[in-house]
Amino acid sequence: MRWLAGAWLVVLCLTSGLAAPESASGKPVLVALDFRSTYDDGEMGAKVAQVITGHAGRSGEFQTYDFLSRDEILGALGFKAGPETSPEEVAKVGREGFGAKYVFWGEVRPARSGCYIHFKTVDCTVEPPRLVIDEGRAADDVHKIPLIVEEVLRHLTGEPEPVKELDPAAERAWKVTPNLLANGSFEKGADHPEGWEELPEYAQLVVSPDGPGRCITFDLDRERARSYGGLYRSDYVALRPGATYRFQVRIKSLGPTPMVFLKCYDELPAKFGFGLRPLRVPAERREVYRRPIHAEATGAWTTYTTDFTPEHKQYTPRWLRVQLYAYGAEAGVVYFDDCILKEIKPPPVGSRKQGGDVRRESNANH
Ligand SMILES: [Ca+2]
Repeated sequence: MRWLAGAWLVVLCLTSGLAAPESASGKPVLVALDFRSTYDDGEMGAKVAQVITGHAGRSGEFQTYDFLSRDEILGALGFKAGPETSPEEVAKVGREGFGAKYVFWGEVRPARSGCYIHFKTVDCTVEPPRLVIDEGRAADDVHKIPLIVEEVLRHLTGEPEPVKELDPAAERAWKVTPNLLANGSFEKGADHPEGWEELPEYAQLVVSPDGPGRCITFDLDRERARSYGGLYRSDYVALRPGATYRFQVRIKSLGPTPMVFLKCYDELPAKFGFGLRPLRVPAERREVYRRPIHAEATGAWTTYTTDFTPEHKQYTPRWLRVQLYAYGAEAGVVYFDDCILKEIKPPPVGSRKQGGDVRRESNANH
């Protein structure tokens, strides 16, 4: 019945000119559902959907729905999407409720400055529906959201993305240089992995359930998953300021949302006081750069790779710690293995370069 109601609404919208799916304009229909943002009662999540819809409409490449029509259709279908909603479910609503080609949904979460936005987009016109965008982006300032949305929409418009040319020297360095993490595969150490901090109570060093060797697992109860999440850090690794690095990790999550933060630190010099009672404050490491890797609970081992150049306009990132992290709405288990950090490009003379995007490959056979 509800699907029937949705179909009627599409007809209504078509005939009343409220919105025109592909059949009317020849342009593919794009629908942005409100992203979930529990921290501000959905305000930022709704704003992201508005920005996407506005950009898509103005680009002239897509047909969009006005929000009144969109909400009427969603209300009739009783549908609400969260980041955990499957592409199949979203595509069904996109196809049958909106006659859409693309549907956006996702989540906005607060960050230390600004927010993180997790964009998901499904192509509803292929069978099985294809997840064409699954990308986490950090907006350190809410005013940057339109720019980020514009970049994300380029995935769909066929507008050329900045070409990521493979740099042969960097690829060679990735192959031949040693891992800067002494024990990224967690095979060394008796009670806890060498080169990593002591294990917190929710983390364990275990024999990998899917293959040779050991890995780290978090077993998060519901309360921890929903509040602090679980985290586990490597020791500090010395960096060469200005160099470009590549980090790779394999993750398998059976529930919680995994993330990795590559946190970089500068060392502030020891301070000395003046006067009758000299005071010495020891040198302090301060976080001056962080590169987040947004992973997914895919249920299978998935490899994430990112290139990055730690930089800060005032400080110099000199040390790096890998922080494995997981959080989520429900309890569950996450596995981490094979962390690799390599310098792929020496410090440049002159100009500095921004880091690249996270690449994801599924390798369910492992
Ligand atoms: Ca291992």
